[in-house]
Amino acid sequence: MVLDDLGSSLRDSLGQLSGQSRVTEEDVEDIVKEIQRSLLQADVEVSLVMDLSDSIKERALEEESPAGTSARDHVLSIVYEEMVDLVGDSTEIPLENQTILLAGLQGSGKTTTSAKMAWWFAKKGLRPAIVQTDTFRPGAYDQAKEMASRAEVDFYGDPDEEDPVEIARKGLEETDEADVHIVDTAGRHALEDDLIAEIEEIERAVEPDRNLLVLDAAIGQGAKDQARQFDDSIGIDGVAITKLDGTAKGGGALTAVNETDSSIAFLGTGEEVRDIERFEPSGFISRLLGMGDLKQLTERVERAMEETQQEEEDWDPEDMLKGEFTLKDMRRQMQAMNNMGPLDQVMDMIPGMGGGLMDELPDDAMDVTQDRMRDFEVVMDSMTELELENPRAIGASQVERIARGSGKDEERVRELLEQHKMMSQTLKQFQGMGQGNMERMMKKMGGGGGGGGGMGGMGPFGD
Ligand SMILES: Nc1nc2c(ncn2[C@@H]2O[C@H](COP(=O)(O)OP(=O)(O)O)[C@@H](O)[C@H]2O)c(=O)[nH]1
Ligand SMILES: [Mg+2]
Repeated sequence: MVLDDLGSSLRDSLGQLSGQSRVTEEDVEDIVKEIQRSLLQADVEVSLVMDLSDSIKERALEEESPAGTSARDHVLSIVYEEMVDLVGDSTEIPLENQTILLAGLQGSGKTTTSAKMAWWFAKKGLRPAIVQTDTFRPGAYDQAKEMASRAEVDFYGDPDEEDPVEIARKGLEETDEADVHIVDTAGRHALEDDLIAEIEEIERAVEPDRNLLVLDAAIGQGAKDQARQFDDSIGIDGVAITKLDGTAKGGGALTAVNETDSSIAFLGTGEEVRDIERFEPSGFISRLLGMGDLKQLTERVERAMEETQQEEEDWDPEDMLKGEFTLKDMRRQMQAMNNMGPLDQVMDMIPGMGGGLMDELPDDAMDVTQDRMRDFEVVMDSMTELELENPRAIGASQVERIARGSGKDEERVRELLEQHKMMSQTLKQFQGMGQGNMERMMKKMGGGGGGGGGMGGMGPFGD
């Protein structure tokens, strides 16, 4: 994740302010140093870092903290506001007819992102189509087609046509029933003149409403030149940062945003079509400061719940937050997770779960891989209603019977029970936050962009 360790290091420095009503110049220096270190490590450009730290320093020392606000909350809110300012608003993506052109180097994630975006638009009720114009990379057509089918969206490409401009033109015609056209382009290993010429021609042919630059989170300072060149040739309206699920820091993308005077549109967090998030500055910064992103979480949860509920009409997701967590809940949870993305990412968005707390959980608490999930489902099919509702009552003889019935190892059955226990413990911590608490925080976080006023007493920074 971008600036992953900023949250924890900031927490440490801010912790030192605990109980103080005023900040000293020394305190501010310490905090700013932490921020600089994290940003530079994340490959954010030096001049950007300096600008940011100057404004934080100035404001922290000059502005009076509002009555009743601790020095810590005051500084935190300034850091938060300045960081939100640095990343800027997210690129406007209206939910209407439009054509979006994706540009970027080979391997940056364009094809994957085009399918993800199409999936995202489809979830919003629009009809998207992907037009695949990469004639450069062998296999590009098959890959794009396969991803489009996974996203269940319209697709046009032509493996026999050599002219990408021709494909683009024809693609728009052939998919004219779609509302949103996403035009995927070829890349090269490095920026070359013919790539630029090609994308300019495609641009002229499709007349996109917006051009998005797709950047791998791992890109460092190289982001600047790349962004500059694409911006000079076709104009960049927004950036999609991919592979944020990896170890990459993503700071280069912030540099690109700054260089092109654009903004971040989408974040890619995995290889599947569902692994996409709309960039949301306030939530993004809250999350990286370790405060969790309630807005994103609610959106994801709602989306997943909607889909799961189509499968199981009678299920009330709130039950999970209240009562006993049974194997039936776990099965529904696994289905919901399928629709929502990995549980650890979801957990990261819960205030108090992000940052430190997640590290304290056993690693494999969240590790329910697709294969295991499928096995678990089969195993659960061999359980009685009673066993599903009372997993604790399952003894050795039942394990043996269930294993026989499901054709899985006894080991697998025990793994499932173990997994259930861990998830149930995890959820207990979640429950501990209390419903009212959650709702209050959601209100504070909602509405986006609204400065630090709503942050007192939240998450790990709370008093
Ligand atoms: N882990 C991860 N992998 C990604 C993500 N986006 C793309 N990839 C992978 O990166 C590789 C290149 O992606 P692709 O879409 O083909 O890039 P393109 O050459 O720009 O079209 C593929 O193996 C993708 O599966 C992401 O958000 N997370
Ligand atoms: Mg591609």
